[in-house]
Amino acid sequence: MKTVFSPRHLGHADQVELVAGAIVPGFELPSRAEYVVDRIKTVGLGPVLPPAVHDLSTAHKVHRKDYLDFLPTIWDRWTAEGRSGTALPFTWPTRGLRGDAPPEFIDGLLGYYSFDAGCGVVEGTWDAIKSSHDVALTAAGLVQAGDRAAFALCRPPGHHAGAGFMGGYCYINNAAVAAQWFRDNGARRVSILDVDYHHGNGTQEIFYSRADVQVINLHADPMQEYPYFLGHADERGAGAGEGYNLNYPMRFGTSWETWSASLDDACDRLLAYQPDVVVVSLGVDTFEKDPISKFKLKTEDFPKIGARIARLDLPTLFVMEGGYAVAEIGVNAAGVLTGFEG
Ligand code: SP5
Ligand code: ZN
Repeated sequence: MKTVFSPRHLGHADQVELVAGAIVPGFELPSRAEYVVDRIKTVGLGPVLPPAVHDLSTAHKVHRKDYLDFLPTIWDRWTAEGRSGTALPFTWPTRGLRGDAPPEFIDGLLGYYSFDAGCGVVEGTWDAIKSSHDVALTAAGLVQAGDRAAFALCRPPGHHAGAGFMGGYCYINNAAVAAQWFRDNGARRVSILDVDYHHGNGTQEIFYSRADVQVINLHADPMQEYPYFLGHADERGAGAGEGYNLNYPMRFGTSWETWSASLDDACDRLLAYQPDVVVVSLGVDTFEKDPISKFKLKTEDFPKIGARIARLDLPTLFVMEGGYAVAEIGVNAAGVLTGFEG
């Protein structure tokens, strides 16, 4: 399997985030992607290719224009106020407080276009976001051209980004853009299978009313875990999308036995949809030693995830999402991919 990867992710570095009452160094570290690409090379998964530059025309079909126009301007707006460090929001639109008009000032705009203080922006952030988007579309092109599978080693990740908002370390929803690109290039139906520990709230929001992209999420119960507010089992899609959104919330402490039963059920539902291609939002933060997560998957479980997905026997694009036990994420992400290859 080929991997697509760009060193331009390295410019998104030293950002801080707000967690548990403190401003802390971002968990979403540059070393994450470097560990994964190093492990891909160590195990000999296949060639590692650079992305081709793509325009944002497909991204414009899943994101709002005003949001995509805002993202590249954040750092300049921030520094224009004499600031340095990390651009972060601190105030948000709230139920009962209107919230439909984008403010003029950067602090208002950051809140308007986000749902948390997890998406810090530094000087190199936009370039990294764009390279991550290009990685996803380049890898999608490999699958479209006939490769059985490809790995988009995206950083920053994407699945928390919605049509008009960032959050959870995600800015452009790489998996959603790839799914849209498959639709625009001959796929009648696309399934997104999101195995990241956290609910892919952005992906769900983007496709919630659509029948042409099935969205399946396996994740920590939003009653207990971030991103809260979305990801309950009764969210099944709306309008034309009714029945095409599936959530498998699981409680803190979930281990392979329970998690894999959800995956088996999800795979049955995926096959029943008869997609032409599968996009896997590949987070490995389900790992027992992940520093921000509370599931109990072991390193030996990750190849089994890949093997189960391979049994779908469908063209498959893996898109990197979360995973924070830095040294182990390379082994676990590569484990899924080598397990897929059999
Ligand atoms: C892509 C992805 O996996 N995003 C996850 C964003 C999670 N942000 C919230 C982190 C909350 C961590 N709380 C526990 C801190 C333990 N020290
Ligand atoms: Zn996650």
